[in-house]
Amino acid sequence: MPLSLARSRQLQQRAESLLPGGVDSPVRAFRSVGGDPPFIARAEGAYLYDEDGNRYLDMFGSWGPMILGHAFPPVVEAIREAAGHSSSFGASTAAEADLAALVQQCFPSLEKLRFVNSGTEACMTAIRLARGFTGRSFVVKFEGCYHGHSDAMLVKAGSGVATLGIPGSAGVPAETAMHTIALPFNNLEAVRAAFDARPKEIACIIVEPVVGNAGTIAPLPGYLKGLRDIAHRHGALLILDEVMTGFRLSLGGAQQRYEITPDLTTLGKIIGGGLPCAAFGGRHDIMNFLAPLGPVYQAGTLSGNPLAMAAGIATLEHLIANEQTIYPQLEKTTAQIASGVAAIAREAGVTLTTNQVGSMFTWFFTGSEVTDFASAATSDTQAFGRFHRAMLEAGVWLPPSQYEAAFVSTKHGPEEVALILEAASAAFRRNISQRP
Ligand code: KE4
Repeated sequence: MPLSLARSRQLQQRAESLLPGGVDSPVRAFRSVGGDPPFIARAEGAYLYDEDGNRYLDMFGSWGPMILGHAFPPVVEAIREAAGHSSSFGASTAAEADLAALVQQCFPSLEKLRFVNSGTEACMTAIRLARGFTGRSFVVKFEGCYHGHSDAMLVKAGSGVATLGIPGSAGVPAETAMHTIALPFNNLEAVRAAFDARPKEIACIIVEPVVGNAGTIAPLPGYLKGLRDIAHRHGALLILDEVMTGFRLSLGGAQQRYEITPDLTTLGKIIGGGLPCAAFGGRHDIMNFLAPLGPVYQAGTLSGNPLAMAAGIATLEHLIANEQTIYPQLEKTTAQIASGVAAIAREAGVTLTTNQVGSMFTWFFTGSEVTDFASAATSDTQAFGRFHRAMLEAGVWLPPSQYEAAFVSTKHGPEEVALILEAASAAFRRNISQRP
């Protein structure tokens, strides 16, 4: 039944008078699923509580960071302890190397790394580093992959396969976009053609090794290794954007799961336990090109912030200590949810394509296999929107877009699985139909 959202609506009106769309990030406005977004008052474990007293099972986990659930006591305690000694110094602290050492333990390919405040910063800087190290200007990215909102990454594919990118947002100059080549994911031939068209001009390939920003899309067998081989054959670097997959798909992210060693990696989300923290790192010969050692500039007032370091240390220490139980359990619970709902949909005559990797997954409202953005785009986003609203009213908060991944935390157990399956049964009984 419809949610009572009186207080949230009041807060939305006030927010809209101060913040564009009432939000600090567009996807939170629920524009692609419709309806008013509830305003969160607090969260604990696997659950969110809104300002009207409604409870929701959290299936987007702040877009990935909350793998241990909300208000995880060791993280809360670590932040409290750090906050008592001031919230920022702008000077070196032991905690930065403490967290860096834990990151390196999980990601041995990060011979050196640097902390920044967002995945956008990490990706933007990794690209600048690749350009500075190689002396080249062009960058290859893939349609449906998101690497933050720096100008070079807000680019969409031009007309032909190897043609230059065109701005994907107002405010991005064509001269900037033209140096980004946007190609279809899971298509090595397109990458070979791009490099053949511009030999010795492409600095790097940046890719989400498992795409989360078109919904969940896994790499085809051999794809990631193929990207690395093509890049290295042409003297370019491979950057794995593991902002979402890092510490999510396994302790060592996608590069551990698929046994692929990139030249640079970007990390975010889980690394800071929910506080603003991200990182980039890789081969020390490349990282030593960074100021103050080398000619590539990057800086940040709050980089390595003591509270974010404390939250990240508490998070990674717990994941490392419990790796053997956490990741198999996350995978099992996610499969029960993803496949269980797909089976319920099938019984209701609704065909879903379910893509799951580790504890991230997406139900695509299409009958097609989804291996790239074009196939993801065959989904019936209206049907997804109706499903999202029905699930929200049943107390399950899915990511508010067909083109996002859902995430499971260590706090999702048998009760949460049962709740989701019951909500989905009710939702499909309400005839969430697909495009005729
Ligand atoms: P942030 O600047 O939002 O911290 O990170 C950018 C980023 C980079 N790389 C990947 C693979 C990412 O998924 C992201 C951010 N993810 C989105 C959700 N898919 C953040 C949510 C939002 O934009 O509000």
